[in-house]
Amino acid sequence: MITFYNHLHAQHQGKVEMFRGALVPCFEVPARADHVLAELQRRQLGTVQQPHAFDDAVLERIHSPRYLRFLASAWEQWVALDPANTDRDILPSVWPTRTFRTDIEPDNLSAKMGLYSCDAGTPFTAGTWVAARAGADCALSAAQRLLQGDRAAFALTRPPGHHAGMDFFGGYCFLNNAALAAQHLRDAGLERVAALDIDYHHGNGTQAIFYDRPDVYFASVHGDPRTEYPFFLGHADETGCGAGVGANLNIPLPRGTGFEVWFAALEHALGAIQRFGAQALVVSLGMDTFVDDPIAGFTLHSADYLRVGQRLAAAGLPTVLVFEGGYAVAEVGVNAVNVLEGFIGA
Ligand code: SP5
Ligand code: ZN
Repeated sequence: MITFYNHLHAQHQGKVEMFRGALVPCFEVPARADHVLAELQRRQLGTVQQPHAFDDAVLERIHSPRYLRFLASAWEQWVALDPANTDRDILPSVWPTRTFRTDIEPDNLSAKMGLYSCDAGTPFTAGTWVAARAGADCALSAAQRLLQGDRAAFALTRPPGHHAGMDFFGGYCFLNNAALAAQHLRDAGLERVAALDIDYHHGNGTQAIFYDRPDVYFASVHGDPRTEYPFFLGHADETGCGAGVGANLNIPLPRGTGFEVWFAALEHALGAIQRFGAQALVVSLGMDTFVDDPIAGFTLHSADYLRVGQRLAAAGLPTVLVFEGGYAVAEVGVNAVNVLEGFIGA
């Protein structure tokens, strides 16, 4: 299986995120991807390549032009406010919640940060746009490989993507890599594509992007949003809207859920994807379902990920695997590569 990786990911390096009234060190760090790359190379599981550079027009298939313009210019605006800002991350602190207007983009940078975000846990840094842009290219390049006939491809990206919506960032995500990959497959002529999200956290961005569409099925197994981030989406009664009714499946599970129950949920999601008649699969591969993840609550063990990979392969679909969360940094390489090894061996 080919892996698309770009060293520019390391330019996104947040210092702090807001947690319980304090700024704490970021969980989403460059070393995460480095560990996955090192483990891939140690086990020699296929080649690692730089992504192809896709046009900005491809990003506009998923994200709004004004949001993309904001991402591309935010850092410049930040430094223009105060040269000392070069050493500080940008974090939002004001949001247009219910009853506020979102149609007028404010001039003020803090206000723009709030308009285009959903939490204060996702710092924007000097290299965020460059890294996110190259990450999207990795996901698109992986999708392109399926179109050329590959059985599977892995996008080893960061920052992650599945919390990013059409016009907002959050949950450590800026561009929705999985959605971009799914849309790229659709635009190339595949009629039905499935996005399967197995990150611990519900993929609110991916769900929202495809919620009214019958052509991209979204299925997710995740921590119950009543207690787990992103809190405000991911319930079982969300089944799609308009033409998309019936093309969305959420399987929320309680904090503490172990492998057997989690795996049964995965089986259920894959069965639904099969019945939908998907011609290709895009997996949001979050590794924060691991028992020792510092910010999540399931209890999967390293060996379980071999079975996850085998089961994904058994779906028999051309598959793009997109790296998402996973914050047990020392173990994330072994765990992610176990999924790939299970997939390849199946
Ligand atoms: C892609 C992804 O996995 N995003 C997750 C975003 C989670 N953001 C909220 C993190 C809350 C941190 N809680 C710290 C608990 C420390 N014991
Ligand atoms: Zn996650």
